[in-house]
Amino acid sequence: MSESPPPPPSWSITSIVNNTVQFLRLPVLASSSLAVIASGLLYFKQNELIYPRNIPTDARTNVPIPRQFGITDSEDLQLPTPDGESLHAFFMRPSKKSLAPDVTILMFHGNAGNIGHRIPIAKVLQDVLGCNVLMLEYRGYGLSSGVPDEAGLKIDAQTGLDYIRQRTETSNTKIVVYGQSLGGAVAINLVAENQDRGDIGGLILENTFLSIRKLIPTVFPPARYLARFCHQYWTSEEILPKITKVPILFLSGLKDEIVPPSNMTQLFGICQTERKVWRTLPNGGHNDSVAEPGYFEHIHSFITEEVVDED
Ligand SMILES: *[C@@H]1O[C@H](CO)[C@@H](O)[C@H](O)[C@H]1NC(C)=O
Ligand SMILES: CC(=O)N[C@H]1CO[C@H](CO)[C@@H](O)[C@@H]1O
Repeated sequence: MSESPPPPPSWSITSIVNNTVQFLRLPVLASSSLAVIASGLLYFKQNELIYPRNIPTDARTNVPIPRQFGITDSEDLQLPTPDGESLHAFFMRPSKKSLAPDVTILMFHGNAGNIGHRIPIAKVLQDVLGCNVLMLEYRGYGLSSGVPDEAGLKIDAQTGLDYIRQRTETSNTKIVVYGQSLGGAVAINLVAENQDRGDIGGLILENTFLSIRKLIPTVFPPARYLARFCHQYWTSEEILPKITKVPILFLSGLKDEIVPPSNMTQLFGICQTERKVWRTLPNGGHNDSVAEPGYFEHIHSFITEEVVDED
C-alpha cells in the first residue's frame, strides 16, 4: 500500500510502560478467596474467584481516566446492553493519525481491576499506531452495572463491537479485537461469532487459556476436585478453530506463572485461520508481558502487515 512506516518510538513505549507498570501489576487471584474455596462454597462463589473485580479494593469506584495519562481526545461512555446493563467505556481518538488511522482497536481486559488500569496500554497503541481505541469494562467491573458471568460478558463484548459498527466515525474502520488473559477468551468468542461480515481485520491474544475448567485445578489447587462443578466454561479450545477468516497474533509470555505458556502453544496449534502469527516474550509473566521489550513492536508489525496492508 503506502511506503513502509517508520519504526515505533520505543523510547516513549519504555517510559510510558515503566511509569505505569504499577497499574498493571494486578493480582489475578484473591488469596482471601482460598478460604471461601476451603469452605466448600466454590459452586456459589466461583464468580468471585474467576471475576475478582474488587481487586484492587477500590476497583469498583476508582477508575483512572485517559486525561491522567495525557490522552486528551477521549469520551467517557455508558453503553446500554440489550439485557438492561450499562457498560462503562472509553473511546479514544489518537492525537496524530499516522500509521493506521482506519483501524479501531477493541480492548478486552483481564479478570482483575478495571479499564482505567489499562489506559497506559491504550496510550501506547495510539502512539505507535495512530488508531482509535475502545476500552470496554465488563458488567460488574469498575463503573459498569451488573454482575459478571460468561453469558453476560458475551453480551458485553457484542455490545462493544456493535457500538463501533454503528458509530459514524468508526463504522468503516477495520476492527482489531485485542484480549488479555480472560479477555482473550472473550475476544475469541466474539470474533468467531462475527467474522462473516468482514470488518474484523485482526485478533490479538495475550496469555490466554484453553478453558476455565482446565485452569481451575492448577490455579486454585484446593478446588481441583470441584472443577467439574464449574459453571463458567470459556471453551476457547473449542471455539478458536471456528475462526477461519481473521488473522490472529498470539503473544505468549514464556514466564507466565498463572497460565502455562503451553496453553498458548496449543491454542496456536489448533488455530485454523489462514494467517496466524506466533510471538513470544521470553521474560514475560502473566500480568507484565506488556512491559517486555518487543511487545508493541509485535503488535505494530502484525497490524501493518496483516491488517492494514492486507487488501
Ligand atoms: C493449560 O493450563 C492448565 C492450567 O494450568 C494446565 O492444567 C494444562 O495442563 C495446560 N495445558 C496445556 C496443554 O498446556
Ligand atoms: C509481575 C507481577 O505483578 N506479577 C503478579 C501477577 O499476579 C500474580 C498473582 O496474583 C502475582 O503473584 C504476581 O506478583
